[in-house]
Amino acid sequence: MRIFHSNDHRGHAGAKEMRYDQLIPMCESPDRMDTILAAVKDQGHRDIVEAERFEIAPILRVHTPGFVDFLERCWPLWEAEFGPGGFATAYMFGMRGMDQVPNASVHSMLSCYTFDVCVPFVAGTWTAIRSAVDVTLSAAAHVAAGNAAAFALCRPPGHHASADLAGGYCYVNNAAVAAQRLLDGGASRIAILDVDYHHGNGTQSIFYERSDVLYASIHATPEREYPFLMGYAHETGRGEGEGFNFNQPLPLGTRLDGYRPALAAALQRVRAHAPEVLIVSLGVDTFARDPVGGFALETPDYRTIGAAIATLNLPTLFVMEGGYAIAELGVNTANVITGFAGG
Ligand code: SP5
Ligand code: ZN
Repeated sequence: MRIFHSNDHRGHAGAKEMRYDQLIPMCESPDRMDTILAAVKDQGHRDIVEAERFEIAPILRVHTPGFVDFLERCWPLWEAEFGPGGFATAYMFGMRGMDQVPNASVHSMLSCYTFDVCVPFVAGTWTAIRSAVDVTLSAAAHVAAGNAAAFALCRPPGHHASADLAGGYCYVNNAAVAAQRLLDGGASRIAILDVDYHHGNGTQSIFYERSDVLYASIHATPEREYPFLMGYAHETGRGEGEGFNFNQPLPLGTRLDGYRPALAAALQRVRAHAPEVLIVSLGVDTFARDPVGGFALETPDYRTIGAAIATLNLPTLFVMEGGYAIAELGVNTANVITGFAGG
């Protein structure tokens, strides 16, 4: 399987995040990519290539112009006010039901275009966001060209980002941009299988009223875990999209024995959709010792998951989402690839 990456993510680093009542170094860090690259090579995956560059147009097929403009201008505006160093983050959030629009102040933009305090902006953030899209679209093009699979090794991740909101380490929804690109290139049905520990509230919202993109997610229950407000099983889609959103919330502490039936049900739903391409939002923060997650999957389980996904026999695009246990992140991710490839 060809693996796509870029070095342009490295400048998105150095910010801190809120963990309940504490300010801690960001878990979503550049060394995540290094440990994954080392592990995939170690498992014999040597077809690793640099991403091509893409124009901004494919991003604008999913995200609003005002939002994308904000992503580009946020740090320069913040720096003009506070100087270099530090990071930009929202200070307040909006009031539901009132008309609120951003003005020239970067604080109004952060309030309108972010939904939590886990999407800091530093000098290298915009370049990293673009690189993640480049990596994902390069991998999507590889699959669209007739190859069986590709892996987009990208950061920052994307599945929490909606059409006009960033949150949960996510700015642009890489998987959604790829899905739309494939549709624009002639595909008629895409499935997104989201196995990240967290519900992909952004991806769900983008495709909630559409039947061309099936969203199937397995994640920690919103009653106990971020994003807390979405991810319930009763969220099945709306209008044209009714029946094309499939959430399976699971309890904290879930092990492979509890995970497997959910994965089988998700795969069955994907098969019924008969997509031309399967996009896997691949998070391995389901790992037992992940510092952000609360499931109990173990390292060998990721081969099982990869092999299970391969049984669909669909052209498959893996897009990296979460996974923060630096010591085991590489091998866990590589195990999905190796398991998928029949190893
Ligand atoms: C892409 C992705 O995985 N984003 C995750 C963002 C999660 N941010 C909030 C974390 C909530 C903290 N949960 C702590 C559990 C400690 N075991
Ligand atoms: Zn996650």
